[in-house]
Amino acid sequence: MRLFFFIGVIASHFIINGQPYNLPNLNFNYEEYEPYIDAKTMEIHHSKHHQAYVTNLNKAIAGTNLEKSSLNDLMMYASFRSEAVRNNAGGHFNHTLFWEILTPKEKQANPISSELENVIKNQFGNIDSLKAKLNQAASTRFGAGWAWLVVTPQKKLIVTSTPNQDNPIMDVAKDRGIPILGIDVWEHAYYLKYQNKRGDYLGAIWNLIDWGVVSQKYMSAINDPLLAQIEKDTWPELKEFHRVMSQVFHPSEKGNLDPLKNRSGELLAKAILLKNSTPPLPLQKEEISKALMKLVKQCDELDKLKSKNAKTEVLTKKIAEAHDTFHIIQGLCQD
Ligand code: MN3
Repeated sequence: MRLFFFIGVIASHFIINGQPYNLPNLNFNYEEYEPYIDAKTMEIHHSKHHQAYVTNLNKAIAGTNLEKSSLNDLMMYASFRSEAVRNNAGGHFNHTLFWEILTPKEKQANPISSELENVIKNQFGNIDSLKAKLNQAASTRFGAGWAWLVVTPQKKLIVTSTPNQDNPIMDVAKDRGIPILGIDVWEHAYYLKYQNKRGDYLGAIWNLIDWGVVSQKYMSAINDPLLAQIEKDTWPELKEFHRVMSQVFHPSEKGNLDPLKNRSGELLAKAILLKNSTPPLPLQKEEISKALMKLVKQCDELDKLKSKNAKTEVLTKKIAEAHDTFHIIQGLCQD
């Protein structure tokens, strides 16, 4: 009995102190990426920079509800996350993808698939013009960031770039979808060998990009349910309403009605903008538009109650109703 208790304590200790994210191993030794990327850069980039994103991500989510979230969920709702979660979840995902698509030429097992090659030809003319577009996106990214080849929810390919450690899965990105090829244009990716010559690094990197791996990523991306999730999530007016709603509702739960009293007009305005906006195609449903009418009505009542100096209990009850309606809408969005 005692032994089982002991084992139980040890097991729960490991779960509590478990580190959900780990640094993935590289597929090759640091020096195998030479001469295109020098061994020292690979070593520092992988064992120091990427490790720091992993360590800081684990630290940022430790003891919070986010420990139960998937990495995709951390990124999808980046606009609602702390800077630490956004930067380090992105840093971990982006570098993991980057290592996967880099292979020394003589070790590249498969050429580009005919599926991916055809899509590239249809959309970009040929692979060289796609490379030129990616290099253009990478060289014009001001400061630190990434250039991406992305599969959109409409299953098209696009080239885009993001700052810092953002990526196209995140709701903060202008162009969204699943990235299948990413080029790190942080100075830490090239400075030791190339110094300020980002263009030379961008010329060399293509010797390491493994189109066989990118092709596999293309196939899994077009079949990934995440694409549909991203499509439904592309409704900025809903995000905007959510932001104001959480900033007034959560303090009201704790008895602080000041944000609600100061911003009931703004909340109503956001509700009206939301009702008048065009939802993403899969969300153009009768139930959702009905729920939006109800939301506007409740926000309007709330604003009027505030103007009449209604009692705390009355205001608390009304904001809770509007908050429930909002969550019903969010629920309908996931169906
Ligand atoms: Mn990097």
